Amino acid sequence: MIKVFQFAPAFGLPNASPFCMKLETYLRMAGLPFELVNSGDVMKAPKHKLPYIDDGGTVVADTTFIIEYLKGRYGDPLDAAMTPGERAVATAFQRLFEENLYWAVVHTRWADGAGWANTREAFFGAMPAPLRWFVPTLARRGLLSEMRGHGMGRHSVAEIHAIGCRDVTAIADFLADKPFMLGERPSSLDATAHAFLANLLWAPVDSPIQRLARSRPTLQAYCERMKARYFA
Ligand SMILES: N[C@@H](CCC(=O)N[C@@H](CS)C(=O)NCC(=O)O)C(=O)O
Repeated sequence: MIKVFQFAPAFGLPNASPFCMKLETYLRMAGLPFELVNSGDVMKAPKHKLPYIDDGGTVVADTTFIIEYLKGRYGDPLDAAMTPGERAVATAFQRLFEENLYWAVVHTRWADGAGWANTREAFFGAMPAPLRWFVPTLARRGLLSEMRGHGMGRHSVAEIHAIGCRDVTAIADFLADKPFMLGERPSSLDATAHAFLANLLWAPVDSPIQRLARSRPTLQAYCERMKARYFA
């Protein structure tokens, strides 16, 4: 059985980490049996990030490497028939979600005042004292430093919102009224798209980026469809 080490669910989502939710979505889409372990312990993770998997002793970290491993080990029901052009588009959109939009959304959760209040409560509210007195502040300091290292954290709040809104517009315009990101058939890009869009649309973190996403009905409909099909 594939063991998936991830954060505990929060925000009413399968996971408030879009990367953890991406992997769970992929496993469901590919029809692979798995066991979720809500450890939340990044120090035990090979790259100190979650999720990672242990598949009968084979430990793999990073969702992209995990999915590559799973395709090699169990077959590739979702992406095997993709054309080179589709693979190129999927790679580009994956980068948009994971390397750019992700950091704009992280900013709305961990840096923006109102967003941070909800994030703090959802992620650390159940933590026993005295941990909850200092762990949230340390975690937030770490995230703010990572955001600066990435570069997103060096922009003004208005610039970060503009960057996130441009990504959401590109996603909504590209998806249009197609059933899946690449057209009629689901692909692994939909695991990424569903996880990152659901985390943007449905987390209780108001921002101009979320408001724009909520104003595009095809994005809502897409996430509802994915949820009904894979998380029923
Ligand atoms: N490239 C990694 C990114 C994973 C990642 O950023 N995970 C975040 C949660 S969304 C994490 O574990 N953060 C903990 C930390 O940075 O301390 C993947 O695809 O798995």
